[in-house]
Amino acid sequence: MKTKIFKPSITAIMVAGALMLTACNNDDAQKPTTNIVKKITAADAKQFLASTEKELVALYLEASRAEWIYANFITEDTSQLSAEVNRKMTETVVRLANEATKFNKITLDADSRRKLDKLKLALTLPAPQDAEKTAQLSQLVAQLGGLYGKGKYCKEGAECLSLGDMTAKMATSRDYDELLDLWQGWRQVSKPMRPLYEKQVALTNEGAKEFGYADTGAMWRSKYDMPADDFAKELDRVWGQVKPLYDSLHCHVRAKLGDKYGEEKVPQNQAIPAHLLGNMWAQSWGNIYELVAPENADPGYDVTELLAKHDYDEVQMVRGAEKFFTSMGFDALPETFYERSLFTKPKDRDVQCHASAWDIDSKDDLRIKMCIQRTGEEFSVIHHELGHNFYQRAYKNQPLYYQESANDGFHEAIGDTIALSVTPGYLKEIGLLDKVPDESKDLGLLMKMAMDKIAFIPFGLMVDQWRWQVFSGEVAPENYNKAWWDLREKYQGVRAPIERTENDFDPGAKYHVPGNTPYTRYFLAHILQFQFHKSLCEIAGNKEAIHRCSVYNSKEAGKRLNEMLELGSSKTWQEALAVVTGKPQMDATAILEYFAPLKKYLDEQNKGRQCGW
Ligand code: X8Z
Ligand code: ZN
Repeated sequence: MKTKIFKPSITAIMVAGALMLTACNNDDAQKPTTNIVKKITAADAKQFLASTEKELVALYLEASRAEWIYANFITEDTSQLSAEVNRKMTETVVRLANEATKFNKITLDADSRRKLDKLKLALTLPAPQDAEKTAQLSQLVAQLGGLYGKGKYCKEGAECLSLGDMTAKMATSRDYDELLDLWQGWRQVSKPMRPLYEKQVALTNEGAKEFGYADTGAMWRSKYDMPADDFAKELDRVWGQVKPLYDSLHCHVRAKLGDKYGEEKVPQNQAIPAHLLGNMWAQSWGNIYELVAPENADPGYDVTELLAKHDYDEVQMVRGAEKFFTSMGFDALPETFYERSLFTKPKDRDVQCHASAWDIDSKDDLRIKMCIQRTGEEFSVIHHELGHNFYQRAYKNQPLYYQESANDGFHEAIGDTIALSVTPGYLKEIGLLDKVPDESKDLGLLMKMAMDKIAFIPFGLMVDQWRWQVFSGEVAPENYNKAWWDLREKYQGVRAPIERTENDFDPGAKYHVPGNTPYTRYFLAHILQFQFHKSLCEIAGNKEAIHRCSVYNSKEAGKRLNEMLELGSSKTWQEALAVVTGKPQMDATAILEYFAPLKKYLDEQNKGRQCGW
């Protein structure tokens, strides 16, 4: 998502400072920058927070507008305007966060302390206290974003392909060589990013060190209401819960790809070639569902086809997703949402097509920006984006410091939670599907869902494992690409289909790397959304299997969800989680329960196969 500074978001604005919370105080590391003459009191801290909030609110509004325009019209001029506002924001937050260190040693009420902590952690890319370096960093941020947004694959004698064109082809093509061509073609775009990225890492690390963190990755891990090292361990624990299910899915999918493309091309004891999974990054695999569909259990419908059959255009897709939220008792989106959002790819200019949700003014000026394709996959992404917008509106009355989700994974999880309720029963209710397939087809539905969601989980983890290693220096610039593929293999069991070298910069071909959006949030979201779904289904009084449950029309579920959303980040994420689920712990057992019938099927299918890579 994309928002102003105190909210998690994906672009430079957020880069300037997604304000998030930590319980971790690096008090000693921060040097007061002012000469203390009179004794500083708790009242001074309150006063400081109030005036800081005012200053930032004004700046955020200016930054949001500039960033919106840059993302919607990528030109040299808008890039400069974006860099300038990013510079101003970064400089301001660094100055204020440093000023705030004068309150490190005094006793404060919990609320003021929490706000000060959030201020300290607000920047995604902290800059050193040096005007020249801050300006350089902001230029790099704008340049990297622009390179991605303008990226195209141009082959001699053919029309250039946009990422959207390539995404559509990779979803449907089953031609090994064509897929390979697209896969390598898009990765030409990121080669020139490498030197910029390297410089950016050095500059922001310098800023993180001045803030008292070992490096920028350590700062990112400090935003989760627990010690940074504990958070990293928590990720490993939860991944350990899901890994057996992922391994079973991987084994089955590799076997089916072996049947399709031949075992010379898909050797059955190695990682899967990354271009065969229906997605440019092999991050979710739902587009090749038909290659793995269980016999006799295919539900016999496909949302892309249903949308086409009912002639849904992009706006109707958005209105349909909005209706889900209003059915739960949320207010409709303002008309300005429809007037100001971008729903289709303009033909005549470069835009940042990667979907994002915006909250321009912390009030009602909500928007999305998305080059919508008329597919079931994109219908889910629309729900995802609207989840951001409904969250943003729910916490708009919080102080600026808390106008953010409980942690960034929560922001990413809300729309996905709702999309889990897009079941056959729901599709029938809204008139898209004529007949709900009987339970014998559930296995097919679960397989499709697992191809989207379970396949994603190790990808959601590895992106920041790479960045953390890069920020910490464990991976040096001369090993950027190798380290990326080592992690792709380790976590996902996928591999580059052709030789890669350090002339390539494959991480840069994924939006969030040049866009500087932390990625662990999506890992968290994939775990949390199943926890939320399960609890909301219970609240809604669902009696069916959890994968058949839809909370459509449930005002009770909507009310409870809203209670969590409107907290913003005023409470710890553990407390917010307990509002919906009753428990303060992240836990993957809801996923395992959801997919239990599929796991059984996969393990039967995998008998006699050699799994692993
Ligand atoms: O970037 C997104 C959203 C915007 S916050 C469309 N997602 C990740 C991705 O596309 O890589 C959603 C799932 C993962
Ligand atoms: Zn998102």
